[in-house]
Amino acid sequence: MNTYLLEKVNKNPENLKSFSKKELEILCQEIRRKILHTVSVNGGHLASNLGIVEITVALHYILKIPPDRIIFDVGHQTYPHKLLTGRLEKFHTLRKYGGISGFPNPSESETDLFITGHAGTAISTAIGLQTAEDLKGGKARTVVVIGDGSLTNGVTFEGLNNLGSSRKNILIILNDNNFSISKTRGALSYYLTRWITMPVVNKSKEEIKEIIEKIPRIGEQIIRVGENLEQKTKYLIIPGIFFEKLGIKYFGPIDGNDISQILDVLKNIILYQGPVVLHAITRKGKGYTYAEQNPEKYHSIGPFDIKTGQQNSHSTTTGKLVGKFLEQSAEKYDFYVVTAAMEYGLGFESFAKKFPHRFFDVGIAESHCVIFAAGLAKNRKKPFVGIYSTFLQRTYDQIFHDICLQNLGVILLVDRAGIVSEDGPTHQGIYDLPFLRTLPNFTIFCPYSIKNLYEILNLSLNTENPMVIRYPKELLVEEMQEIKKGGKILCLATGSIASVAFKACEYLNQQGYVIDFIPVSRIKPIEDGVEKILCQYKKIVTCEEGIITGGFGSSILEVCNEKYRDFKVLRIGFPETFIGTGSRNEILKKYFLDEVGIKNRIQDFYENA
Ligand SMILES: Cc1ncc(C[n+]2csc(CCOP(=O)(O)OP(=O)(O)O)c2C)c(N)n1
Repeated sequence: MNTYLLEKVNKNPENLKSFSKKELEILCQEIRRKILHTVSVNGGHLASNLGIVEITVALHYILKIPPDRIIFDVGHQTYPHKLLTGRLEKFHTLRKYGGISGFPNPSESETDLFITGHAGTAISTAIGLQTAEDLKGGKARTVVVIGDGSLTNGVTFEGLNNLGSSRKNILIILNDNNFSISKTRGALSYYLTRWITMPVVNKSKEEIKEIIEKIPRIGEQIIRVGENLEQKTKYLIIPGIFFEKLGIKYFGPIDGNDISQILDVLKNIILYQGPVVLHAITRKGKGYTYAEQNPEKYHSIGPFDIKTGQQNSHSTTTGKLVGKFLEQSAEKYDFYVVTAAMEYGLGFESFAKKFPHRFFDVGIAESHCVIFAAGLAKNRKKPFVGIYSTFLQRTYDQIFHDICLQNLGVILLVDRAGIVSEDGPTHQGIYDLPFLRTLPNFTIFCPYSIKNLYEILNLSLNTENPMVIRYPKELLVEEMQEIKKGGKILCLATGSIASVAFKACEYLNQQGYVIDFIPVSRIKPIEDGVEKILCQYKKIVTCEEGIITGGFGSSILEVCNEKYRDFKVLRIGFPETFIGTGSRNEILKKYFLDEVGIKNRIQDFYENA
C-alpha cells in the first residue's frame, strides 16, 4: 500500500503544511486506504472515520497542534488524527491488547487531550480549555469537531448555551452526515436534513429569491423584510438561526469531503473572534461503497473482507436474544421499548421494524431516555429501556429521582455489563453495580445462563417495580449448575463470570478439594436461599465481572457482617482501576479472573486463610 505522503507527515507533521492541494487530496486517499485496511483486520469504527478524513487533514493544515488543539466529540472518529500525529507505525495495533486505542488517549500523543468515548462532552471541554487559555493570556486556539448525532446530546446543549454567552474563541465544526449509529433522531436533525436537501445552496441570487417567495405563508414576508439577499436566505437556514439565536456565528453548509472547499473557508473563519459553527456536510463511510450504502453496519464492525464487505464471524450476542424475546412477547404483553441511539448494538432492530409504534429511539440522550420511560410507566405504559452499562452512568440521578423514588415499573435492560473488549476504558461495564445497589426499591438481576436470563425476562413482564437486568455482550452459557458437596468453602458467582468460576471450582473438586458452588442472579435483594445458607460456611468466595468496591461481594460481606461473627470472605473481581483495550479473555487473564486465576486464588484461600 502506497503511503508515501503519510510517511512524510509521520516523520514530521510540519511537512503537511508544504503540501499542494493535489498532494492533500492524495494524502486523504492514503489515509482512507490505511484505515480501511486496518479496520478490516482489527475491527473498529469504520464509517465515521472514512467520513472525517478531509476535515481532519484541513484542520491539521491550518492549525499548529500543539499548542492549538482539536477536541473530537465522542472520539471514535480520531483515526485520521492519529495517523497525522505520529502513530502510523503503530496503527496496525489499533484496539489490540497493549496497542493504540480506538479513542483519543493522552498517553499516546500530546495532541490527544482527554481520554474520551462518551458523546456530548467536547464543547464543555473546549470552553474550559479556552477559558484557561484566556486566563493565562495564551494564544492557542480550540476547535471542536462534533457529529450531528452528538449535537443532539443534552450535555452539548448545556455547552452551547454557555458558549453563546461566554463568547469564547471556539470554532465548532459540525460534521453532519445525517447519522449517529442509526439515523440521527430529533427535531434538530430534521432541520439539518432540510438544509441538506434544500437546493438553495448552489442557486443564483434570482433563483434564491424565487425559492423564498414560494415558501407558503412566510416566503413573501421574508423577501419584504430582509435587507439583503444574504439576510433573506438566512431564514431558510434554520439550523443557522438556531445557533445564531444562541449567540454563535453560523457558516455553511459546505462540502466536508472537498478539501479545497474546507481549506478556503477555514482560512477565513479561523480568524473570526468569538464562537463560530462551521456546518460541513459529509458522507459517512466515504470512499468504501459498502459503508456508504450501509453506514449503520459499518459504524462499528468486526474484522471483514474488503472485497465482499462480509464480516469474518457472526457471533450472536446476549442482547440479540433479549431483542428476540421482546419481539415474541410483544404479541401477548403490552409494553414499549426505549433506547438512546443504540438500537443496532442492543439487537433491537427486528423489534423496531415489527413494532415501530412501540419502539422509541430518543437520540443520544440517556438522561432524557430514562425520564421519558418513567413518564410512560406513570401513565401505565410499561417501558423496557435498553442501555449499555457505561452509558447508564449518565443516568444515575434520573434513576434515583425519577424511577426509584417514584417506585415506577421501569425495566432497565443493561447490556455490555462486564468487559467490553476493544473499546477500552471508556466503555467497560464494570462500575454500575455499586451505584445501582444503593438505591431503594430496586430489584437487580445479573443472569448467569441463558435459561436464567429467560426466567428473569419472564418475571419482568409481570413486575410493577423498578428492575435492572444486567447482561454481557457475549452469549451466556446455556445452563448452569450448583455444586453441593457439604464443602468447607462456598463460592458464590454472579453474571457472566459465573461459568468461569464454576469451571475453576469443578477443577479444584476433581483435585480433592471440597468446594460448594452456587450461581446467584438476584443480587438485590440478595436471594433468600443464599442469605440463609451463608451461616453454614466459615469461608466464602464471591466472584463478579465488575469492580469489587461496593459490588456483589461487598453485599455478601455486609450480610455476613450483620448476621454472623466468625467468617472470612474472599472477593474476586476487578480492583478499583480503569481497564484498557484487549479481548475479554486477555483482560480476564491479566486480572486473574480467568479460570486459572480464579482457581489459584480459591486454592490459596482454601489452604491459607
Ligand atoms: C453518551 C453516549 N451514548 C452513546 C454512545 C454510542 N455512540 C458512539 S458513536 C455514536 C454516534 C455518534 O454520532 P455522530 O456524533 O453523528 O458521529 P458519526 O459517527 O455519525 O460521525 C453513538 C451513539 C456514546 N459514545 N456515548
